[in-house]
Amino acid sequence: MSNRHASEKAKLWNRRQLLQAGFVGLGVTGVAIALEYARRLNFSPTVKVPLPPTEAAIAEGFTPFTFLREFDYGTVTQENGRTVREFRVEARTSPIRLNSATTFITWNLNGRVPGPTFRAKEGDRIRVIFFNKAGHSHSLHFHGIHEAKMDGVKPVRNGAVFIYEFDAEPYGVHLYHCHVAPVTRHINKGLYGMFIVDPPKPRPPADEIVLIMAGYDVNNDKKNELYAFNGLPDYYMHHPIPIQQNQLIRLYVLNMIEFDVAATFHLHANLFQVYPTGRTLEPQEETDVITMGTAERHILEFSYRYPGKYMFHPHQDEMAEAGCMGLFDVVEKA
Ligand SMILES: [Cu+2]
Repeated sequence: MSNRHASEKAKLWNRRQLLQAGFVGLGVTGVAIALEYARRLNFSPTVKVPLPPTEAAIAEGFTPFTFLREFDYGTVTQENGRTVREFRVEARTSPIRLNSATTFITWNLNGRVPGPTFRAKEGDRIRVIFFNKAGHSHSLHFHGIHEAKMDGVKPVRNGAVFIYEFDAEPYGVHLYHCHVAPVTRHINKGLYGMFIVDPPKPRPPADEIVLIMAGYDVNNDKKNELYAFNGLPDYYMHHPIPIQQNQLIRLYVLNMIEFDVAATFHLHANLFQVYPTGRTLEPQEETDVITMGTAERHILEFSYRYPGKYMFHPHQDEMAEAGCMGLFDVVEKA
């Protein structure tokens, strides 16, 4: 969603809706924070999204918290009777602090790892204006169906601009990443993100959350020393993700881990419904652990019956213990 659309939507929120959405018992400051949170995110007033645990979680700038439920719908125009979504992104080189001992130079989009979650409806026209200001050649290769010239395998030199244009198809959970060799390194350093194409008839309302697993090879030995959900190791262990009890949660999960052949995703004390690659409208499997090779992704749906904190992580436990681990904090229904 463009900022313009986000702010238009936020104006529609009032105190009653915030209360319905689970922002109960907030003072004036709390309501202001909640409004700001609602402004930044695109969630339906019928879905209860608990407040993040600290004001820091909605501080200015990008954190894995803002990333969770933030969808970029682009700037929308109509051209020849069809919807065009235009996204402007910039490849940059910048450091991020992975933990108290490790600062890592990332190659990224718009200064963030992962890049924005682009979102469209099946059949929309997508236009991605890619500015490369990173100091190296990069590209954006989208998964999905498109012409060869839009496949993003050709490097875009530093200082150059390339416009990728294609139709959003088919519906499902897709991804994009840099395809300049060595691709392992360009992905490992942070140039990737999710691309969601919604089906023509929307999925039922849910608290929709993006989780992208990735690794960091911090010493160039072609092995990962650290792992993360949404960019920062262990972030959701220190900042559990609040979700509402007995509410449908829809996870968009992507494995972007390079150097390891596969990773699983395991959810504690629950089972989830699996929509492989988001390509079905009906679940195809029910389980509590699913295996994904690099670039595999799925929609997983579940709800929690009991309040409390529950872990999620790959069941390759050394990945989990090196940062790819988080908690859902299931908040009791008010
Ligand atoms: Cu690259």
